[in-house]
Amino acid sequence: EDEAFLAAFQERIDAEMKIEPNDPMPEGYRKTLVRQISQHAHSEVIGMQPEGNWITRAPTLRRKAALLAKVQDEGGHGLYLYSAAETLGVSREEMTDQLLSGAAKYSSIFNYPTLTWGDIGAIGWLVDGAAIMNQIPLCRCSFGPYARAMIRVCKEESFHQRQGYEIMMTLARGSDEQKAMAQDALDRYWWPSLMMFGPSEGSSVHSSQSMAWKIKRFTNDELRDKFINATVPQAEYLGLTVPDPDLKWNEERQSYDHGEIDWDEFWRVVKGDGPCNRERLRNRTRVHEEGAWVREAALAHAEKRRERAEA
Ligand code: FAQ
Repeated sequence: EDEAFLAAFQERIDAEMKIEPNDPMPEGYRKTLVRQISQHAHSEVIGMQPEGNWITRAPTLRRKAALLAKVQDEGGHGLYLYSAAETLGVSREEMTDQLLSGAAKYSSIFNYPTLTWGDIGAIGWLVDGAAIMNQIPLCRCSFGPYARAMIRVCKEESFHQRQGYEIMMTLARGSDEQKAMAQDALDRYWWPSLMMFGPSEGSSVHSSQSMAWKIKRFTNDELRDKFINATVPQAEYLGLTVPDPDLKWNEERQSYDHGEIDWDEFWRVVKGDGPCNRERLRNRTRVHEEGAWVREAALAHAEKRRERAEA
Protein backbone atom coordinates (compact mmCIF):
# COMPACT_ATOMS: atom_id res chain seq x y z
CA GLU A 1 0.00 0.00 0.00
CA ASP A 2 1.75 3.12 -1.13
CA GLU A 3 1.40 6.51 0.44
CA ALA A 4 -0.50 7.98 -2.50
CA PHE A 5 -3.17 5.29 -2.12
CA LEU A 6 -3.48 5.87 1.63
CA ALA A 7 -3.69 9.63 1.12
CA ALA A 8 -6.36 9.30 -1.56
CA PHE A 9 -8.35 6.97 0.68
CA GLN A 10 -8.11 9.42 3.58
CA GLU A 11 -9.30 12.18 1.28
CA ARG A 12 -12.45 10.21 0.45
CA ILE A 13 -13.04 9.62 4.16
CA ASP A 14 -12.50 13.30 4.96
CA ALA A 15 -14.98 14.24 2.22
CA GLU A 16 -17.56 12.03 4.04
CA MET A 17 -17.81 9.66 1.08
CA LYS A 18 -19.08 6.19 1.99
CA ILE A 19 -16.75 3.26 1.37
CA GLU A 20 -18.51 0.30 -0.26
CA PRO A 21 -17.42 -3.38 -0.24
CA ASN A 22 -15.83 -3.39 -3.72
CA ASP A 23 -13.95 -0.12 -3.24
CA PRO A 24 -10.20 -0.33 -2.72
CA MET A 25 -9.41 0.08 0.98
CA PRO A 26 -6.34 -0.23 3.20
CA GLU A 27 -5.93 -3.67 4.74
CA GLY A 28 -5.98 -2.11 8.24
CA TYR A 29 -9.36 -0.49 7.53
CA ARG A 30 -10.81 -3.81 6.38
CA LYS A 31 -9.39 -5.66 9.39
CA THR A 32 -10.66 -3.09 11.87
CA LEU A 33 -14.15 -3.32 10.45
CA VAL A 34 -14.17 -7.12 10.40
CA ARG A 35 -13.06 -7.08 14.04
CA GLN A 36 -15.58 -4.51 15.20
CA ILE A 37 -18.57 -5.65 13.13
CA SER A 38 -18.08 -9.36 13.90
CA GLN A 39 -17.64 -8.66 17.62
CA HIS A 40 -20.74 -6.51 17.49
CA ALA A 41 -22.63 -9.40 15.82
CA HIS A 42 -21.36 -11.87 18.45
CA SER A 43 -22.55 -9.50 21.18
CA GLU A 44 -26.06 -9.44 19.75
CA VAL A 45 -26.16 -13.22 19.52
CA ILE A 46 -24.67 -13.92 22.96
CA GLY A 47 -26.82 -11.05 24.25
CA MET A 48 -29.92 -13.18 23.64
CA GLN A 49 -29.00 -15.44 26.57
CA PRO A 50 -29.35 -13.20 29.65
CA GLU A 51 -32.84 -12.07 28.65
CA GLY A 52 -33.80 -15.41 27.10
CA ASN A 53 -33.40 -16.71 30.64
CA TRP A 54 -36.61 -14.86 31.64
CA ILE A 55 -38.93 -15.57 28.69
CA THR A 56 -40.53 -18.53 30.46
CA ARG A 57 -40.88 -16.54 33.69
CA ALA A 58 -42.13 -13.15 32.44
CA PRO A 59 -44.81 -11.91 34.87
CA THR A 60 -47.61 -11.41 32.31
CA LEU A 61 -48.51 -12.46 28.78
CA ARG A 62 -47.92 -8.90 27.54
CA ARG A 63 -44.43 -8.81 29.12
CA LYS A 64 -43.65 -12.20 27.66
CA ALA A 65 -44.69 -11.15 24.12
CA ALA A 66 -42.56 -7.99 24.29
CA LEU A 67 -39.53 -9.83 25.68
CA LEU A 68 -39.81 -12.60 23.10
CA ALA A 69 -39.93 -10.00 20.32
CA LYS A 70 -36.95 -8.14 21.77
CA VAL A 71 -34.80 -11.26 22.00
CA GLN A 72 -35.73 -12.17 18.41
CA ASP A 73 -34.74 -8.64 17.34
CA GLU A 74 -31.28 -9.17 18.86
CA GLY A 75 -30.88 -12.36 16.83
CA GLY A 76 -31.89 -10.38 13.74
CA HIS A 77 -29.32 -7.67 14.50
CA GLY A 78 -26.68 -10.37 14.71
CA LEU A 79 -27.67 -11.59 11.25
CA TYR A 80 -27.53 -8.16 9.59
CA LEU A 81 -24.17 -7.57 11.18
CA TYR A 82 -22.73 -10.91 10.09
CA SER A 83 -23.93 -10.06 6.56
CA ALA A 84 -22.27 -6.64 6.73
CA ALA A 85 -19.00 -8.28 7.83
CA GLU A 86 -19.26 -10.90 5.05
CA THR A 87 -19.11 -8.11 2.45
CA LEU A 88 -15.51 -7.61 3.64
CA GLY A 89 -14.51 -11.12 2.59
CA VAL A 90 -14.79 -13.05 5.84
CA SER A 91 -17.17 -16.02 6.04
CA ARG A 92 -19.84 -16.65 8.62
CA GLU A 93 -18.11 -19.97 9.46
CA GLU A 94 -14.81 -18.21 10.21
CA MET A 95 -16.53 -15.67 12.43
CA THR A 96 -18.42 -18.39 14.29
CA ASP A 97 -15.20 -20.36 14.81
CA GLN A 98 -13.54 -17.24 16.23
CA LEU A 99 -16.38 -16.74 18.68
CA LEU A 100 -16.52 -20.35 19.84
CA SER A 101 -12.75 -20.68 20.20
CA GLY A 102 -12.59 -17.50 22.28
CA ALA A 103 -10.42 -15.72 19.69
CA ALA A 104 -13.08 -13.06 19.08
CA LYS A 105 -14.58 -10.95 21.84
CA TYR A 106 -18.18 -10.00 22.54
CA SER A 107 -19.46 -7.28 24.84
CA SER A 108 -18.46 -7.70 28.49
CA ILE A 109 -22.00 -6.84 29.62
CA PHE A 110 -23.46 -10.18 28.58
CA ASN A 111 -21.31 -12.04 31.08
CA TYR A 112 -23.41 -10.85 34.00
CA PRO A 113 -26.32 -12.94 35.30
CA THR A 114 -30.03 -12.01 35.21
CA LEU A 115 -31.09 -12.85 38.74
CA THR A 116 -34.50 -11.16 38.94
CA TRP A 117 -37.21 -9.71 36.69
CA GLY A 118 -35.81 -6.30 37.64
CA ASP A 119 -32.68 -7.20 35.66
CA ILE A 120 -34.81 -7.44 32.51
CA GLY A 121 -35.95 -3.87 33.12
CA ALA A 122 -32.40 -2.72 33.84
CA ILE A 123 -31.03 -4.38 30.69
CA GLY A 124 -33.61 -2.71 28.45
CA TRP A 125 -33.13 0.66 30.13
CA LEU A 126 -29.36 0.68 30.65
CA VAL A 127 -27.84 -1.86 28.25
CA ASP A 128 -30.01 -0.93 25.28
CA GLY A 129 -29.68 2.72 26.31
CA ALA A 130 -25.88 2.40 26.19
CA ALA A 131 -26.08 0.44 22.93
CA ILE A 132 -28.08 3.26 21.30
CA MET A 133 -25.67 5.94 22.50
CA ASN A 134 -22.83 4.00 20.90
CA GLN A 135 -24.73 3.04 17.72
CA ILE A 136 -26.35 6.34 16.70
CA PRO A 137 -22.93 7.68 15.61
CA LEU A 138 -22.26 4.35 13.86
CA CYS A 139 -25.15 5.23 11.49
CA ARG A 140 -22.62 7.74 10.08
CA CYS A 141 -19.77 5.22 9.96
CA SER A 142 -17.68 5.55 6.78
CA PHE A 143 -18.34 1.94 5.76
CA GLY A 144 -21.70 1.86 3.94
CA PRO A 145 -23.07 -1.60 4.85
CA TYR A 146 -22.34 -1.10 8.57
CA ALA A 147 -23.82 2.40 8.62
CA ARG A 148 -26.99 1.26 6.86
CA ALA A 149 -27.46 -1.77 9.12
CA MET A 150 -27.20 0.52 12.14
CA ILE A 151 -30.18 2.66 11.10
CA ARG A 152 -32.69 -0.15 11.51
CA VAL A 153 -30.88 -1.58 14.51
CA CYS A 154 -31.13 1.78 16.31
CA LYS A 155 -34.87 2.04 15.66
CA GLU A 156 -35.38 -1.37 17.23
CA GLU A 157 -33.05 -0.61 20.14
CA SER A 158 -35.03 2.49 20.99
CA PHE A 159 -38.18 0.37 21.34
CA HIS A 160 -36.17 -2.01 23.56
CA GLN A 161 -35.00 0.85 25.73
CA ARG A 162 -38.57 2.07 26.20
CA GLN A 163 -39.85 -1.38 27.16
CA GLY A 164 -37.05 -1.69 29.73
CA TYR A 165 -37.70 1.74 31.19
CA GLU A 166 -41.40 0.93 31.43
CA ILE A 167 -40.62 -2.24 33.41
CA MET A 168 -38.47 -0.13 35.75
CA MET A 169 -41.25 2.44 36.09
CA THR A 170 -43.79 -0.23 37.00
CA LEU A 171 -41.46 -1.71 39.62
CA ALA A 172 -40.44 1.69 40.99
CA ARG A 173 -44.10 2.60 41.51
CA GLY A 174 -44.98 -0.79 42.97
CA SER A 175 -44.71 -2.41 46.40
CA ASP A 176 -41.67 -1.90 48.65
CA GLU A 177 -40.42 -5.27 47.49
CA GLN A 178 -40.71 -4.25 43.82
CA LYS A 179 -38.92 -0.94 44.48
CA ALA A 180 -36.13 -2.83 46.20
CA MET A 181 -35.90 -5.17 43.20
CA ALA A 182 -35.57 -2.21 40.81
CA GLN A 183 -32.87 -0.60 42.99
CA ASP A 184 -30.95 -3.87 43.27
CA ALA A 185 -31.01 -4.29 39.47
CA LEU A 186 -29.70 -0.74 39.00
CA ASP A 187 -27.01 -1.39 41.63
CA ARG A 188 -25.74 -4.45 39.78
CA TYR A 189 -26.10 -3.19 36.20
CA TRP A 190 -24.89 0.42 36.50
CA TRP A 191 -21.15 -0.13 36.47
CA PRO A 192 -21.13 -2.98 33.93
CA SER A 193 -23.21 -0.71 31.63
CA LEU A 194 -20.58 2.02 31.87
CA MET A 195 -17.93 -0.58 30.97
CA MET A 196 -19.75 -1.34 27.70
CA PHE A 197 -18.23 1.84 26.21
CA GLY A 198 -14.77 0.31 26.47
CA PRO A 199 -11.52 1.42 28.09
CA SER A 200 -10.65 5.05 28.79
CA GLU A 201 -8.59 7.22 26.48
CA GLY A 202 -5.12 5.90 27.32
CA SER A 203 -6.06 2.20 27.06
CA SER A 204 -8.29 2.41 24.00
CA VAL A 205 -5.72 1.21 21.49
CA HIS A 206 -7.95 1.42 18.42
CA SER A 207 -9.72 4.75 18.99
CA SER A 208 -7.47 7.25 17.27
CA GLN A 209 -7.12 5.27 14.02
CA SER A 210 -10.82 4.35 14.01
CA MET A 211 -11.71 8.01 14.49
CA ALA A 212 -9.40 9.11 11.69
CA TRP A 213 -11.13 6.57 9.43
CA LYS A 214 -14.53 7.81 10.69
CA ILE A 215 -15.52 4.35 11.84
CA LYS A 216 -15.86 5.82 15.32
CA ARG A 217 -17.08 9.42 15.66
CA PHE A 218 -16.53 9.86 19.41
CA THR A 219 -14.12 8.48 21.97
CA ASN A 220 -15.27 5.82 24.43
CA ASP A 221 -15.19 8.38 27.27
CA GLU A 222 -17.24 10.94 25.33
CA LEU A 223 -19.99 8.40 24.68
CA ARG A 224 -19.88 7.17 28.28
CA ASP A 225 -20.38 10.76 29.47
CA LYS A 226 -23.30 11.30 27.10
CA PHE A 227 -24.89 8.13 28.43
CA ILE A 228 -24.45 9.14 32.06
CA ASN A 229 -25.82 12.61 31.38
CA ALA A 230 -28.93 11.18 29.72
CA THR A 231 -29.49 8.41 32.26
CA VAL A 232 -29.05 10.12 35.64
CA PRO A 233 -32.23 12.23 35.24
CA GLN A 234 -34.10 9.06 34.24
CA ALA A 235 -32.95 7.37 37.47
CA GLU A 236 -34.08 10.45 39.42
CA TYR A 237 -37.48 10.30 37.76
CA LEU A 238 -37.77 6.67 38.86
CA GLY A 239 -36.82 7.65 42.41
CA LEU A 240 -33.82 5.31 42.30
CA THR A 241 -30.26 5.99 43.42
CA VAL A 242 -27.32 5.62 41.04
CA PRO A 243 -24.75 3.55 42.98
CA ASP A 244 -21.90 6.07 42.65
CA PRO A 245 -21.22 8.34 45.65
CA ASP A 246 -18.82 10.41 43.53
CA LEU A 247 -21.38 11.24 40.85
CA LYS A 248 -21.60 15.03 40.69
CA TRP A 249 -22.75 17.60 38.13
CA ASN A 250 -19.82 19.61 36.83
CA GLU A 251 -21.11 23.04 35.87
CA GLU A 252 -18.00 23.93 33.92
CA ARG A 253 -17.98 20.77 31.79
CA GLN A 254 -21.80 20.70 31.65
CA SER A 255 -21.44 17.00 32.35
CA TYR A 256 -21.46 14.61 35.31
CA ASP A 257 -18.18 13.65 36.93
CA HIS A 258 -18.25 10.03 38.01
CA GLY A 259 -16.37 7.66 40.29
CA GLU A 260 -13.55 5.41 39.15
CA ILE A 261 -14.57 2.43 37.02
CA ASP A 262 -13.17 -0.90 38.22
CA TRP A 263 -10.92 -1.60 35.23
CA ASP A 264 -9.55 -4.76 36.81
CA GLU A 265 -13.05 -6.18 36.78
CA PHE A 266 -13.52 -4.99 33.17
CA TRP A 267 -10.39 -6.72 31.86
CA ARG A 268 -11.12 -9.86 33.88
CA VAL A 269 -14.54 -10.12 32.22
CA VAL A 270 -13.18 -9.24 28.76
CA LYS A 271 -10.51 -11.92 29.11
CA GLY A 272 -13.04 -14.64 29.88
CA ASP A 273 -13.22 -14.70 33.66
CA GLY A 274 -16.52 -12.93 34.36
CA PRO A 275 -19.44 -14.45 36.27
CA CYS A 276 -21.05 -16.11 33.20
CA ASN A 277 -18.41 -16.23 30.43
CA ARG A 278 -18.07 -20.00 30.49
CA GLU A 279 -21.81 -20.61 30.62
CA ARG A 280 -22.45 -18.24 27.69
CA LEU A 281 -19.90 -19.94 25.44
CA ARG A 282 -20.93 -23.42 26.55
CA ASN A 283 -24.56 -22.68 25.60
CA ARG A 284 -23.56 -21.10 22.29
CA THR A 285 -21.36 -24.10 21.41
CA ARG A 286 -24.09 -26.60 22.30
CA VAL A 287 -26.71 -24.77 20.23
CA HIS A 288 -24.28 -24.52 17.31
CA GLU A 289 -23.66 -28.27 17.43
CA GLU A 290 -27.35 -29.05 17.75
CA GLY A 291 -28.02 -26.90 14.68
CA ALA A 292 -25.50 -28.75 12.49
CA TRP A 293 -28.26 -30.75 10.77
CA VAL A 294 -30.00 -27.54 9.68
CA ARG A 295 -26.83 -26.23 8.03
CA GLU A 296 -26.23 -29.61 6.38
CA ALA A 297 -29.82 -29.80 5.11
CA ALA A 298 -29.65 -26.24 3.73
CA LEU A 299 -26.41 -27.06 1.92
CA ALA A 300 -27.80 -30.31 0.49
CA HIS A 301 -30.88 -28.44 -0.69
CA ALA A 302 -28.81 -25.71 -2.36
CA GLU A 303 -26.65 -28.37 -4.01
CA LYS A 304 -29.73 -30.18 -5.42
CA ARG A 305 -31.12 -26.94 -6.82
CA ARG A 306 -27.79 -26.17 -8.45
CA GLU A 307 -27.67 -29.65 -10.05
CA ARG A 308 -31.23 -29.29 -11.28
CA ALA A 309 -30.50 -25.86 -12.74
CA GLU A 310 -27.46 -27.26 -14.57
CA ALA A 311 -29.31 -30.32 -15.91
N1 FAQ B 1 -16.48 -5.71 26.04
O1 FAQ B 1 -9.40 0.14 21.59
P1 FAQ B 1 -10.75 -0.17 22.10
C1 FAQ B 1 -25.64 -4.88 21.89
C2 FAQ B 1 -12.10 -4.51 23.67
S1 FAQ B 1 -24.59 -3.61 22.36
C3 FAQ B 1 -15.56 -6.52 25.46
O2 FAQ B 1 -11.53 0.93 22.72
P2 FAQ B 1 -12.64 -0.30 19.90
C4 FAQ B 1 -27.11 -4.62 21.85
C5 FAQ B 1 -11.96 -4.12 22.20
O3 FAQ B 1 -12.71 -5.01 21.38
C6 FAQ B 1 -22.96 -4.29 22.64
N2 FAQ B 1 -14.46 -6.07 24.86
O4 FAQ B 1 -11.60 -0.91 20.94
C7 FAQ B 1 -27.89 -5.48 22.78
C8 FAQ B 1 -10.48 -4.21 22.01
O5 FAQ B 1 -10.09 -5.58 21.90
P3 FAQ B 1 -9.69 -6.25 20.44
C9 FAQ B 1 -22.16 -4.47 21.37
C10 FAQ B 1 -14.30 -4.73 24.79
O6 FAQ B 1 -13.10 -1.41 19.04
C11 FAQ B 1 -28.51 -4.91 23.86
C12 FAQ B 1 -9.95 -3.71 23.33
O7 FAQ B 1 -10.98 -3.92 24.29
N3 FAQ B 1 -21.91 -3.22 20.73
O8 FAQ B 1 -25.14 -5.91 21.64
C13 FAQ B 1 -15.22 -3.84 25.33
O9 FAQ B 1 -12.08 0.90 19.23
C14 FAQ B 1 -29.26 -5.69 24.76
C15 FAQ B 1 -9.52 -2.25 23.29
O10 FAQ B 1 -10.66 -1.37 23.17
C16 FAQ B 1 -20.85 -3.03 19.91
O11 FAQ B 1 -20.06 -3.94 19.70
C17 FAQ B 1 -16.35 -4.38 25.98
N4 FAQ B 1 -17.28 -3.60 26.56
O12 FAQ B 1 -13.86 0.21 20.82
C18 FAQ B 1 -28.01 -6.86 22.59
C19 FAQ B 1 -20.74 -1.69 19.25
N5 FAQ B 1 -14.77 -2.58 25.12
O13 FAQ B 1 -10.95 -6.13 19.58
C20 FAQ B 1 -28.76 -7.65 23.47
C21 FAQ B 1 -19.68 -1.63 18.19
C22 FAQ B 1 -13.61 -2.69 24.47
O14 FAQ B 1 -8.53 -5.49 19.89
C23 FAQ B 1 -29.38 -7.05 24.58
N6 FAQ B 1 -18.36 -1.61 18.74
N7 FAQ B 1 -13.31 -3.99 24.28
O15 FAQ B 1 -9.39 -7.68 20.76
C24 FAQ B 1 -17.73 -0.48 19.17
O16 FAQ B 1 -18.27 0.61 19.12
C25 FAQ B 1 -16.31 -0.60 19.65
O17 FAQ B 1 -15.78 -1.81 19.18
C26 FAQ B 1 -16.15 -0.50 21.20
C27 FAQ B 1 -14.66 -0.71 21.55
C28 FAQ B 1 -16.59 0.86 21.67
C29 FAQ B 1 -16.96 -1.60 21.90
